Amino acid sequence: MKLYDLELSGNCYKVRLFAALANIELEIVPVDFMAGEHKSSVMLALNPFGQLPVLEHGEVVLRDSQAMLVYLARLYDLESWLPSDPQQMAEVQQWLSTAANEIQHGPNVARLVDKFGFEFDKPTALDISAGILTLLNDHLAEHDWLALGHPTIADCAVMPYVAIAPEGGISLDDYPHILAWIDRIKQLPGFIGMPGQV
Ligand SMILES: N[C@@H](CCC(=O)N[C@@H](CS)C(=O)NCC(=O)O)C(=O)O
Repeated sequence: MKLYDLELSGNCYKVRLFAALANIELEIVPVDFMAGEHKSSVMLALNPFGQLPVLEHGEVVLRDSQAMLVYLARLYDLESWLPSDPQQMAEVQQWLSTAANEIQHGPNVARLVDKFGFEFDKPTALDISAGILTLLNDHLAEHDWLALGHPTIADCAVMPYVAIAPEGGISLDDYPHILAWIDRIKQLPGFIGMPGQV
């Protein structure tokens, strides 16, 4: 199974992290993002959105890191990471949507501006970040994990861009429950990190 990958991408890291925690073997295929390889005809044939990561498993080709976490968890029948019970599955899914929305438009965008020089709206990204980080911190004051009382793919989806938020000028010092949660994830067997992580 191939993961077309960029080391500095939090979206790619979500998939690498889950695969490491769940002991799933991936063939990592580095893509030269700075040279625009993700927009090459070969890559666009795999993902017309022109984005990384891309997961290729035989005939199955997927874009979107959240979708990849779902695919891997269900492919290997990893009930504790993504239960098939409707209510429990939906509780995990709520957080996958948060990863693709508030986290992507908040801490991710702020980092794209500061670290990579993108001309996005940083004040709006900081507002979104303050809202979602406060909400997360409050949630984690009462819960060790985002959903179901144990690690799930929700934690793998949400943590990456939160843990590298300081690269977008967002300190996590005011969010002690988030920092404690990141530490709990780091203690999981098989954990791997990414550059820039707190
Ligand atoms: N929803 C996608 C977003 C993927 C994404 O934005 N990838 C970035 C790298 S982290 C990218 O390839 N950006 C290039 C572009 O959008 O043109 C996911 O979760 O995988």
